[in-house]
Amino acid sequence: MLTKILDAAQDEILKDERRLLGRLQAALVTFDAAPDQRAALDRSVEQLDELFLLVIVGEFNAGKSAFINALVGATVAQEGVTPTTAQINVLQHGETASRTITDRARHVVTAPADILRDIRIVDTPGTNAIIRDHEAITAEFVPRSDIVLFVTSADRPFTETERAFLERIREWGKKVVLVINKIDLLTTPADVDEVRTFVADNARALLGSSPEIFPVSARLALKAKQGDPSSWAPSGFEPLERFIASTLDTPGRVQLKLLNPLGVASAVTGRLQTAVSQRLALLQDDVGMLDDVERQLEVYEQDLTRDVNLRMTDIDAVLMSLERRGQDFFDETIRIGRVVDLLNRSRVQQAFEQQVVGDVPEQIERKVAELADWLVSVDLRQWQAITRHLADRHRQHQDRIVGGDAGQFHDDRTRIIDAVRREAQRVVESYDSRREAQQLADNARNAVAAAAAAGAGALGLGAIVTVAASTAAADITGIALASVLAAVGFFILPARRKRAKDEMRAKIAGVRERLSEALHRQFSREIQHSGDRIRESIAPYSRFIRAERDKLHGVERELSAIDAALTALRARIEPTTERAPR
Ligand SMILES: Nc1nc2c(ncn2[C@@H]2O[C@H](COP(=O)(O)OP(=O)(O)OP(=O)(O)O)[C@@H](O)[C@H]2O)c(=O)[nH]1
Ligand SMILES: [Mg+2]
Repeated sequence: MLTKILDAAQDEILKDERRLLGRLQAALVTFDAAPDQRAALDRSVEQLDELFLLVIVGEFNAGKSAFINALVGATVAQEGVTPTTAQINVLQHGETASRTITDRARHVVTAPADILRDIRIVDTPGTNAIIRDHEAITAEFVPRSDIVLFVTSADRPFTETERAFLERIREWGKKVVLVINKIDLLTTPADVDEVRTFVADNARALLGSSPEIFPVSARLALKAKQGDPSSWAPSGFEPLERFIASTLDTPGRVQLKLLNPLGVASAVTGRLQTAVSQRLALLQDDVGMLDDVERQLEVYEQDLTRDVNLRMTDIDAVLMSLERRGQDFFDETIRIGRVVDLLNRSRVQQAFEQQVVGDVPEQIERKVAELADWLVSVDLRQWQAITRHLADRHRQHQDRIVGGDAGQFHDDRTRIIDAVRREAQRVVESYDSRREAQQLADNARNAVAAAAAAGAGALGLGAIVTVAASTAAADITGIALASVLAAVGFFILPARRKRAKDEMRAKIAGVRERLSEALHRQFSREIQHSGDRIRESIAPYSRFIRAERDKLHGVERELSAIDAALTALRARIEPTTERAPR
């Protein structure tokens, strides 16, 4: 029986090599490597699969399929008395029997037969069956084959079409072995010799050399392999299988076949490693840019917070002096000599507004408006900076494309940068500073109105504050006076005055606090919001970078593991040979 062509160690190497090349193929897919590199690797993997390709050709009914079944020791190919095999069948090893239709003229058949671990066998339609398929066989399989087995039948050896086909095969300079099948049909050994001589003479005339000739009986060989040892010797398979094994096991042949894809794999790995680090460098720059943006945003937020606090102190000072003037006003007003004036509540309020409030509303309005203007202008500058940054990154990308590393990664990156840039650009172009500032001031006003629980209506920000103060003043003054007149008499006026002043102070201080608190809250919300909006707009970009970086780092790790494994595998294939460093 056909001994295994690969020894156990080579078998193990082959398995490892397949696995390793598969890993590299997967890495290429993950990285989305250039098609030519993928094709080069695929070809070399295919080559490994083609490790020992046996192509069986011959006229229809010669018993090619039967011969393959005998070789394999199981019925893997269909036999029949009429033209049976209608397409090229590539038989290869598989854990289960299966048939995959590659295309109309080619099927891939797997079977769990041991011999198929080392060789693939190509079963072809009869040479006289369909002319077009001859072309396919010669063009596709003969050049890749290690041995061409030419099967002719003992009962009609060497027909015209077989002759014509053999001539074509010769052009490829392939080793052709002649098999005379069905010798069980011949009755005596002398008949076998006669057929053999006839075939040998014809072959010599045709090929100019004497190829090996094996008279066999596929039928008997299969019988033997399926449990009838007495059929083995007359089947003639023993010398044939020995010949196949020794031919394929030519020293160095296995090594060469095993080493070949490793060279391709190393080259591809190296190129891929370079490409990966280039992309990582590009992403590193992206990250640098985003870090810049983030730093800038933080500075911006700090600046704003500081500035808001400063301007708030200003506003505070205005309110404090209002409070002080309020005190003076009470000292001045709640006096015995002014009782008549005090009786007129609206007059008191009017006086309070004139002497105490004065232009405080305008001052407050102005300061808040300034703050809003400033905030808006800084926000716009931020957006402009982002737009510039992104334009830079976009240019970087263009340079890279010119440099040659194209692919999905760059397409995705461009798309995302473009989208983010367009969005930022849109914000900048449609930025209406006046409206934004107005909006900001309105928000502040509403916040203050809510805090002051003033039914603000059409009142301005400053008015809200001062109306609250003057109403309080009028109320207090009125109440103080009423109690003075009604019950106690003039002599306790100073005590009453003090109480009114305290209440007044408390009221104004309350207003001040609420105002200050509301403005603070409102403006820090605006600052937060502005930063958030910018961060949100560039979020797709940073998400992309993070994901790609993770992926590329994965590929990078995988590639160096593959690289190390390739080196180790090479050492196992040629353990004694000195190797020049790559
Ligand atoms: N007596 C005898 N018959 C055989 C032997 N091998 C094959 N046959 C018979 O020959 C016929 C053709 O066998 P196949 O294996 O289908 O021949 P093929 O060359 O594959 O034919 P196509 O696929 O049609 O090109 C079948 O009836 C087989 O049983 C053999 O060694 N001895
Ligand atoms: Mg057949």
